[in-house]
Amino acid sequence: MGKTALITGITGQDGAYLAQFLLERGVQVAGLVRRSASSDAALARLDWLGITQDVRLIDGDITDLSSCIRAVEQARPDEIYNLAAQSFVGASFQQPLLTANVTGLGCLNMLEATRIACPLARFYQPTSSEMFGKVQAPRQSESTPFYPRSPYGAAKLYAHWMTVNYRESHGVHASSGILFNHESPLRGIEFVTRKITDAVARIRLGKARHVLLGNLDAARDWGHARDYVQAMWLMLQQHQPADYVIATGRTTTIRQFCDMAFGYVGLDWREHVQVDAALFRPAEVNILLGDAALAKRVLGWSPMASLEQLVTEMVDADLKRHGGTYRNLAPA
Ligand code: NDP
Ligand code: GDR
Repeated sequence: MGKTALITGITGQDGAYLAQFLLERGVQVAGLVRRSASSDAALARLDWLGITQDVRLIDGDITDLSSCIRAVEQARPDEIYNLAAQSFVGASFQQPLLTANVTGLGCLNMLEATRIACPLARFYQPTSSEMFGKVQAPRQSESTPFYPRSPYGAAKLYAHWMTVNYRESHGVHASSGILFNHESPLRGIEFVTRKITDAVARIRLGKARHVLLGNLDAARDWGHARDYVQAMWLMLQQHQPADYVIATGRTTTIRQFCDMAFGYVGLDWREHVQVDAALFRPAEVNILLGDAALAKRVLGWSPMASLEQLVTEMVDADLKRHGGTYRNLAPA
């Protein structure tokens, strides 16, 4: 009998790539999907990867414990990936209670559902470099103290410690992946990388002239989501559960990302980017730079895609979405 995995958040960026990764390895995939009046649109990422028909979708919401228990009972999974979250840091300042409920307590609901309905299942909880916030060390590893700077970061910190607690108190094979930013053509349009690559495509194709951004000086350690879902899976293949930082070890400012993305299609970002003070956050995470040495040593994990490859893949995908390709165009 092959393995079965349950993914909450299967309609999101990571959920879609993880489902594809697991299907390619012969794992049966079930996904928790919340009800929506636009449920066809919610499946867009699975459609993009051509795997919608290959996964079993189970209705439910991670803020609802009975949904979580029912999903675990129905799927009888060997592995549970709890990817569902209100994942946008910016929105967490406007919706702190909702973020606490979904991103923090949602993790507890899934841990309880696991403990009650399927205690031998292995459990992966994505936490976040946002927990480092106001960074306490120049490179952040598993031993760096946390200092979250947003309601999202604080909710993830709660999820992190509950994951550790269920491992230590209830013997659940539960691991927390402290993942740094990871992007792809399937990234939500509200996140800065995708906002930029979408704007680059529209501007290059003559459909827009400018894009409004916030803090250009913030720096992030950006990897490719396809590499990061492999790290999630590797954590659950280990005999012992543990917590791992997953990062590339390279940090880049938003300004530099703009330079790379606009430069790829022959444009000067300074002519098209306008700064809007309304897009600054009440408290900013200025710089993140991860140290994934433990993941390399224990999991044998290293990122494959470079930032340059990521940027070109994202811009190419957005050009395609907007009905053009760069190579077909005359130089700007
Ligand atoms: P996305 O925002 O793309 O996906 C979030 C998913 O959660 C969607 O499928 C969404 O469903 C689902 N969801 C939201 N609320 C609920 C709910 N109440 N019940 C059930 N499902 C819900 O996130 P990513 O794929 O980028 O990230 C995956 C996880 O990893 C998240 O937990 C995120 O916080 C975390 N993370 C992400 C990083 C990154 O750089 N991408 C870095 C570190 C951590 P719907 O489609 O209906 O909205
Ligand atoms: P982040 O990603 O907050 O790191 O969280 P995001 O892309 O939203 O912001 C990165 C940095 O860019 C600055 N910025 C802008 N951000 C957005 N979204 N829009 C803008 O116009 C803009 N201009 C500048 C931000 O201020 C910030 O400094 C992501 C999410 O995936 C989380 O779920 C995850 O946990 C962390 O990455 C690791």
